[in-house]
Amino acid sequence: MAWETERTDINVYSQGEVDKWVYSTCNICSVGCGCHIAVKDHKVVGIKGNSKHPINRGRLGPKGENQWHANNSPDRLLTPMVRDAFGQLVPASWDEAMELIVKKARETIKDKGGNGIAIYSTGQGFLEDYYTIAKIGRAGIGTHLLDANTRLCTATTEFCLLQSFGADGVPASFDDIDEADTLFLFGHNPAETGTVLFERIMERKKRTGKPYIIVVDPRKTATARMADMHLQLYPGTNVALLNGLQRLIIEEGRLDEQFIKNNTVGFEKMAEALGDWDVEHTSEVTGIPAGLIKEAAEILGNTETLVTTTLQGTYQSADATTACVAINNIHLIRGLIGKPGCGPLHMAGQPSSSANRTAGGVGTYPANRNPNNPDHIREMAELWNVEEKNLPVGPEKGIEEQIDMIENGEISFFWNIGTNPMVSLPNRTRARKALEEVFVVVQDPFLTETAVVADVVLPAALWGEKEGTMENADRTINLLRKAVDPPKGVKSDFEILLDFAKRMDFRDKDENPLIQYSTPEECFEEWKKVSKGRPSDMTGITYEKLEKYNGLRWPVNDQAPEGTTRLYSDGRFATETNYTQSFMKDQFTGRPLSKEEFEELNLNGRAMLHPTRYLPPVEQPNKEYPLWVTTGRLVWHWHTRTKTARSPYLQAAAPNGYAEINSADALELGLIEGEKVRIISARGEIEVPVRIGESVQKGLIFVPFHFGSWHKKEAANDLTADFTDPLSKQPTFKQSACRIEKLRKTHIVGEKDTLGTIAEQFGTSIEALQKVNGLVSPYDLQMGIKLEIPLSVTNVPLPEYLPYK
Ligand SMILES: Nc1nc2c(c(=O)[nH]1)N[C@H]1C(S)=C(S)[C@@H](COP(=O)(O)OP(=O)(O)OC[C@H]3O[C@@H](n4cnc5c(=O)[nH]c(N)nc54)[C@H](O)[C@@H]3O)O[C@H]1N2
Ligand SMILES: Nc1nc2c(c(=O)[nH]1)N[C@H]1C(S)=C(S)[C@@H](COP(=O)(O)OP(=O)(O)OC[C@H]3O[C@@H](n4cnc5c(=O)[nH]c(N)nc54)[C@H](O)[C@@H]3O)O[C@H]1N2
Ligand code: SF4
Ligand SMILES: [Mo]
Repeated sequence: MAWETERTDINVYSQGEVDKWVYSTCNICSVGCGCHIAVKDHKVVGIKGNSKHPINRGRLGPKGENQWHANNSPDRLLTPMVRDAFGQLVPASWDEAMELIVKKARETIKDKGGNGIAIYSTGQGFLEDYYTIAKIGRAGIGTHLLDANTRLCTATTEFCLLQSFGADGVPASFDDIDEADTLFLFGHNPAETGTVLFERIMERKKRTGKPYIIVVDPRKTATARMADMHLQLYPGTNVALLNGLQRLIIEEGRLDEQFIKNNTVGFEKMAEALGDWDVEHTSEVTGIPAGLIKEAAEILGNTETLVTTTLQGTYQSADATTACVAINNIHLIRGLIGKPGCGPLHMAGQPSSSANRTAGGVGTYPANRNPNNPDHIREMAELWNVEEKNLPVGPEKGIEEQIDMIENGEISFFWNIGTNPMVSLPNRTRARKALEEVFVVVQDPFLTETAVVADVVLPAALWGEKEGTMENADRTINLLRKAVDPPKGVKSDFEILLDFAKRMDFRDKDENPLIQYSTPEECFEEWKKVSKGRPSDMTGITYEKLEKYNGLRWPVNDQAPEGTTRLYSDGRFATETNYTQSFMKDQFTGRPLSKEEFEELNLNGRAMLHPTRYLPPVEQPNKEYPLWVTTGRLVWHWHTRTKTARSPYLQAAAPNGYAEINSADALELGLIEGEKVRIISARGEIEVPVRIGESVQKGLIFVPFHFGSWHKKEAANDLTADFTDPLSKQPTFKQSACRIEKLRKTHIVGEKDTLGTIAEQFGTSIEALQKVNGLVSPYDLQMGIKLEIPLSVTNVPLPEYLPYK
């Protein structure tokens, strides 16, 4: 069923008359909502949803509608800065800053070769930026150390797709969710993290009762509360649950024998490996009642259409890629892929993290090329007109490996673009120590927490001030037009990269400049040639067409001029030796397979069913640290809050860090609502107020990771462990161990410790208590037990005592 209702009356946030509305796309999350930017007197003054855009039909969520406040923030960086002899960051001209960068880059290349330089970019830039990073990085600098915050975010999407299907690119799309009978949300909380997509789902559900929603999450999230079934497993037991489900489905479900036989390889071995996972064992390991597991298997084993989404509860877990591969297995053995309403939809998080994977700015080679296939590298060399031998194909290194390399003195130049790693990396204190030792460039519109390690800061233009394209979570390429010029003194990432290439004098084989395009659109035209014939073929796209169609899903070419709703509808997968993006990795160890090993699998267009082994998280609660701590998101904030904390409404809704704890644990520890506690892990400690309730299970606490100021002790990543998944190299932010220490000296213990009685004891009011602890009402109003889908905060009155009025 199509998502039909258009809304033109909502989400218009601009006061008074405007000069123009400019075509764009929301630059917050991976849903990719179409929007128009309001411009008055050459300034961004508001936003409205694009009612014609098939993804959002005019809707915007709380962050989308408030993102423009950051553009006008008085603390925008307006000039480059360099660190002086006294260790202070001081203003500098663009020439001074860029010449220093070029000098350091040249020195590093001379000393260590190209691999002395790492570029660590983002999932929030444009495809044109990523393609340029790929080209400058590989063919200019000669480094294979290209990575991005996408490693923390969607690396697992890529690797599980390579393992099962041979190429990146999610098989299903949002349109399939509209048609699915069953929706399996695995470690994904879209009510808070993809609000417009969630509204789209719930609107259909309200009208038709479909889809049946199963949520897998150790917390009773806003999404779980709206679901038909909640599988509240113990942290880190995703693969255990999926093994139990796979086994039950094989035993009792309706397998698609024809599909298994003709379109897949590996069924016997995969099924054999599930031997131990009977329902009792699964129940014991996961903590989910056996009856509920059976019921879930029954539904998954019999539904005629199924979409499964995965996100950080799966990716940032101990065995991320294995869990996602198990989900691919379920879709394959039931033949629920490549058909309307069917397929795995491994999500992305950031608005264009997928584009970085596609364009090759992040370890991958452009357009899903296989770095271990010499033909693919030769093709790249021809397309770029450079010597094949000069293109580095070394093993891709994730950011955590790069931190190791920095500690070992292998990297001495670290270029940080559009990400704030000093808040977002696990075990951030260790990362800070490493980065303090090398030359760091930070390219950002604001002076962030990462500036503490910067040697040069470059002021970057924001959304609305530049043109380009993004790729959302379902392969949709969206266009963003430039609405206004950046503030004086500020340049776009694209301009900065081109300036660097020019100053470095990068040349091709014929001594012509390596980069010959000068606008994002010209860059996109070159990129199209690179994408030709590959899975992410975009030869049929133009900027004009993107605006006309409101986004197009790749591949878009002569065969599919209006894009491709779902992949693999012919049952052929990307596993031909000369076409595949990867020769795959060993599913247990992550060791890359050789071409010969890959060919022995004899896939030739068939998908791979891998055995999925459960391994518990490396770090688990123990005597010293008896509680699990998990970290994640709140609906009101975007990551490290550089944008959302600059919106008065969002900041008012969630001004401070805190920890959620189960009421039974709170009772045991003698904690009262809102009291500040110390939370300690093997990495560090924080001091935050607690919120007591039933949304987390006993034995687990939840800390939002948005709050990371160096001056306040509330950063989740002072606690997190920096272990990674062996295949995707994504860190396990979701499972660490901790303990809680009380800071309060007086004790009031007992069931009567409700907010009311505490207020009474302290001779104050509930409101005053909330005020003190920053537990502000809009969240409670809208995300409380009587949950409605989170709509807009902009119309919620600001609390009286906040300074924003
Ligand atoms: N409001 C808001 N929205 C966002 C973002 C944001 O910062 N703020 N960021 C965007 C980005 S980049 C991303 S990547 C996405 C992330 O979107 P989500 O993945 O939906 O969000 P998270 O809160 O990181 O984690 C999802 C859930 O994983 C659960 N979880 C923890 N451990 C486990 C486990 O062992 N198993 C399972 N099954 N679940 C577990 C957590 O309880 C949590 O509810 O959100 C995007 N959207
Ligand atoms: N504990 C814990 N840690 C996590 C996670 C978790 O769930 N738990 N989630 C992880 C995930 S999934 C993600 S995606 C990361 C996100 O982590 P980060 O990427 O570090 O977070 P952001 O705040 O999005 O950082 C983006 C930066 O880019 C800047 N910026 C905005 N627009 C532009 C632009 O146009 N150009 C440039 N050059 N800069 C711009 C912003 O000001 C900001 O400083 O965090 C990861 N870290
Ligand atoms: S759902 Fe995501 S893309 Fe859509 S408005 Fe919200 S933040 Fe923007
Ligand atoms: Mo992310």
